[in-house]
Amino acid sequence: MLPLDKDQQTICALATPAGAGAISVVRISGDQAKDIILAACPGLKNKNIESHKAYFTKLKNDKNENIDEVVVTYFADHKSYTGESSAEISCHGNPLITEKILNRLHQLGARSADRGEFTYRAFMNDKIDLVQAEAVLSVIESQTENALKVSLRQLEGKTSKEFLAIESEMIWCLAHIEASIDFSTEGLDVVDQNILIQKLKKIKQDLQKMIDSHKSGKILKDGLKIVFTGQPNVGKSSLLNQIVEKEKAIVTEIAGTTRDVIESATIYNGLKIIVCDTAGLRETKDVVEKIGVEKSLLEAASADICIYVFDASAGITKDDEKLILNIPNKKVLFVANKSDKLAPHVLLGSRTETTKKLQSLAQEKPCFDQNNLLFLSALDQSCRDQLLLNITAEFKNLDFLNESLISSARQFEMSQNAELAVSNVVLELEQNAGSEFIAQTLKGALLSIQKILGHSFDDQIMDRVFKEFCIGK
Ligand SMILES: Nc1nc2c(ncn2[C@@H]2O[C@H](COP(=O)(O)OP(=O)(O)OP(=O)(O)O)[C@@H](O)[C@H]2O)c(=O)[nH]1
Ligand SMILES: [Mg+2]
Repeated sequence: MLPLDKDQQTICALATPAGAGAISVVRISGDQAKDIILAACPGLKNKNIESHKAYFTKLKNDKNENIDEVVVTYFADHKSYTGESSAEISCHGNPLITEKILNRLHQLGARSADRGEFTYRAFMNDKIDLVQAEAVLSVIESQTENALKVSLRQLEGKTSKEFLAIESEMIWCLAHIEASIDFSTEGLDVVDQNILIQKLKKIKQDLQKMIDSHKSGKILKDGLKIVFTGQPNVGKSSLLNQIVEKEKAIVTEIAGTTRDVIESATIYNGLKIIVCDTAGLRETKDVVEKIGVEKSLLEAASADICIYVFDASAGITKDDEKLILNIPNKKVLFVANKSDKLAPHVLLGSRTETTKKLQSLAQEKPCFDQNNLLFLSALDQSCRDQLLLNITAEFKNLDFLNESLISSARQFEMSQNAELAVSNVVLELEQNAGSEFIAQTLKGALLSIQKILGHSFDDQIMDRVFKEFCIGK
């Protein structure tokens, strides 16, 4: 007999985390799943096992010795996660037991599953599309309530539905453009060019909405990264400690205390916030501190928001000005820390003066917004709320339950490709380019959407989607 194609082999894997626990679950899927289960669990042999039913039985080795008492839940083909005949074996959560069970399944003909292979098979058997396959991973990895809500929405197919609607509109446009190439195409009238342009502009708009949603989607999935920077001793580490609500970084009155990048995370209003504290920026001969300063600049460059901290009692000094103009980020929040040192009647004047300085700096770097200025005191616990409220303000009105956000970089890139191609189609129509030429451009856009959904795929796409999965999913 010829060996089976890899995709036709029966696969098995541990589906729960490795290690000890109350129970562990081993999964098996493929044509031979039922036969293998019956061979491993002789007690089930004379039972007519039914789909979606759980059976308490003994799983035995080839010498008919017990490996463990287990519960086998069987799923018939077409009615399972993978679409294939499959089963979940719940056993006692001991790694020795799960290893023995897997060995027994291997002995009976199942092989170890690759990363994400159960989900891959669900995709190949049309149980889910690629957007949903990516959502499976997001659901497992979601670290906040909001991220979970969005991932579940994607898994239910709500995001796919929006891409499907775009695909269907594109196909309609393509059919009508092609009809004007071949007038003999049955049943299709040549549609007015303006109607086509309107439809394509709407498609472009819908795609733009998906593209725009990626920023929030990504932040929801990976967290919002903020980095504290500024001169030594201004209170960066004290602010980090307040935000993460623990003494994560060393605080002393000695300038140059922090040398390495210190990273920690917190959750605020359903958003994960990754906070980094860095070495104070100054000219230094100290070798270690020098490296810290270089790291500090690199870290700031990779942040979503850079928080520039300075001493409120000193205001923005000449040294600060130089450093501020070197900030690589588009989004900067200025924090005048230690404002407890200012008497209330001085505070107002200090704010006006600082705002003026930022206004003049904004002339050199237009991305600075003088309104992004907070007077805080790291000695006061309320600085956490004030800072985080400001940082997360733009996400406050996001309706995580109802909006379709795309969190996958792959979907984002493909949507951008599609949007660009649709823009070109509109231009070509307006310039009365040849229909064959226009159809070709539109086919490019359509292909991008089909790649998002997995209606068209190749090894590279499969690799990108499934490489991050764990084994057993
Ligand atoms: N009065 C007052 N003191 C503060 C405040 N924030 C920090 N300090 C003090 O300022 C000193 C320096 O604080 P750090 O948090 O270590 O400052 P840093 O910016 O991390 O310093 P480097 O790591 O050296 O760059 C410590 O003695 C803090 O207690 C504040 O808001 N008000
Ligand atoms: Mg520090």
